[in-house]
Amino acid sequence: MTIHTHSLASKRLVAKTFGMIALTSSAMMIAPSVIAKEVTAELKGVDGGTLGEITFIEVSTGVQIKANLQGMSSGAHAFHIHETGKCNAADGFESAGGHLAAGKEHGFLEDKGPHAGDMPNVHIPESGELTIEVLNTSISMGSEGSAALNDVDGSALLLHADADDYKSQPSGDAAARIACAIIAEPSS
Ligand SMILES: [Cu+2]
Ligand SMILES: [Zn+2]
Repeated sequence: MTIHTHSLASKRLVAKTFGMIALTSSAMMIAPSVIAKEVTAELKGVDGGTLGEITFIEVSTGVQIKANLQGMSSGAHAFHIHETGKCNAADGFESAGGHLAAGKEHGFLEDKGPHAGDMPNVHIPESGELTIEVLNTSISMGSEGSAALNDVDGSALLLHADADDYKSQPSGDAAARIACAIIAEPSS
């Protein structure tokens, strides 16, 4: 009797889920999809293991980023938003593209900078764990404009093996890409 009830309930759940998918896809044909104002993304290393969780929240002045990092190598690491929402470990996260530039040059020390996706280095202690909050006032969770995280090619957050020197072009001489989190997948 209990099993029968469960089975009925799960059938209803499946039907409801399919209904929601159908509704979403028909809605997308007539209007842009709804953009999430808060996203939590898993941060992954090149070996596929998790290196923490990063939450992006739209606020009135930009995007608040809360990062819970773990299992990281100690030291200073560049911390950027890149222009494409792909984290392909096989290509060393190169598929994430360059920095979200919004028409600027790289770095806080560059007269024509910084890129919208440039942020201060993250200094990981010996424990490999760190929780930080960053406010990036140059970006938005929107889908329109050059600094929008949910534009057609999406966006990703990356950490590098070395620190960003805040001036070398095009990406601060920060060496290999060691961790990647997809903020928004490409929409096409
Ligand atoms: Cu980067
Ligand atoms: Zn940059």
